[in-house]
Amino acid sequence: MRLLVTGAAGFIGTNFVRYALAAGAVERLVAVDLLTYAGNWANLSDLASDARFRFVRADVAACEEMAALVRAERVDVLVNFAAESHVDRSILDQGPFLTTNVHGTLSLLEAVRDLAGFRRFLQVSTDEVYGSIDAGRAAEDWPTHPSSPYAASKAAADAFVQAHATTFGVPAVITRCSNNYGPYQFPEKLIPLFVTNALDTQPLPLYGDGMNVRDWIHVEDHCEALWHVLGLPESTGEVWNVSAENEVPNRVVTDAILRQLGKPESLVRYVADRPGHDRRYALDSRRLRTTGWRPRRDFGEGLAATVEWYRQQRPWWEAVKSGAYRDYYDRQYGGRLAGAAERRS
Ligand code: NAD
Ligand code: TDX
Repeated sequence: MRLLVTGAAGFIGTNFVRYALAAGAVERLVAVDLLTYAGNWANLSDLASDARFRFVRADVAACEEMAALVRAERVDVLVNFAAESHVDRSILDQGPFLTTNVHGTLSLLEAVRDLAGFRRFLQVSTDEVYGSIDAGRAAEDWPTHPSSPYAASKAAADAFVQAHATTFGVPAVITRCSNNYGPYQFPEKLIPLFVTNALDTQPLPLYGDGMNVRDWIHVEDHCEALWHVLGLPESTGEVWNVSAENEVPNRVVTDAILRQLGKPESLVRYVADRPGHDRRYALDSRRLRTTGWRPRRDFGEGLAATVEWYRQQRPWWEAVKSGAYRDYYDRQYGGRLAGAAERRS
């Protein structure tokens, strides 16, 4: 396999690159990442000595550069993780979501459209495209109903992938996964944010009533699922849901983190809700399971191991939580935390 992985220096990309190189069958792995605030070269730097590995700092939306790269490297499989991935940031500023998630995906599809020997385009999508699920579990044939600008951009990207498969015969598939947790996640997302804040005895800003439900899966189970989908018989335009079918309210996740770190419940602040906050995500992953994939990590054990990873990797997240992160944090939480403090007094 001559693999190109975009968004390789982010959370899931990092885990996937490590998984793919360890799994074998990879002759070449070209890792592309723009190294935005969420991308971190330190995640991959130890791989530089692997002769199969090459890192290219580039924007996936630069179509000519992507087309030249896939030709020069004779890429036959492309896995697209590159994205602006945080819902709260998409509410503050939608522009980069349109550019990277939509134009970026389109640019990659065009880059491989007439590429000799190209076998598989895997678009890494999300359960958020189905919107909030009142009852039951969303299956692949459910309509998309995005709530946030982030989800809208991912749904639009999925539509372009399907259009390219149908109209131009690009051998593309889409996976839609639920919320991931595990090592290397940027500390803007619920679990790494709350773990690192709790380690510093800082407030944990819980949105709304804390009872929104997310369907959690360990990032290594997601990587195994992606690898499994790459090995499925040739098919074009298909969608595969990936989920551990493990629904947990945010408040329960928060309590587990505090308990493990021996920190007081008083750190929790109920703050103003995220606008358009989806109440519940729940994915039906039976279709993928019938092909032989199964998630293997227990949530309690996986969460405990993740909390421990952050406890031991303080230099990693302290470096990430400086500079521009502080500006983002103040913009996102300053007013909310001040409001919560007023309510408590
Ligand atoms: P992340 O924010 O940690 O990583 C995204 C990476 O993409 C970063 O390294 C960033 O530098 C890079 N990037 C951003 N813009 C780029 C551009 N224009 N060109 C090249 N690289 C660029 O995100 P993540 O959590 O690892 O998510 C990866 C993918 O998986 C995303 O497409 C996301 O929508 C999807 N997904 C994530 C989850 C989750 O729970 N985290 C769940 C389902 C699907
Ligand atoms: O400070 C917070 N307080 C809080 O209560 C944050 C950051 C989050 N939350 C809540 C909002 C959600 O109900 O926790 C839940 C999880 O939030 P996020 O970690 O921001 O994830 P979510 O919005 O569910 O989206 C994630 O899963 C699907 C990823 O960020 C997406 O990239 C992925 O597609």
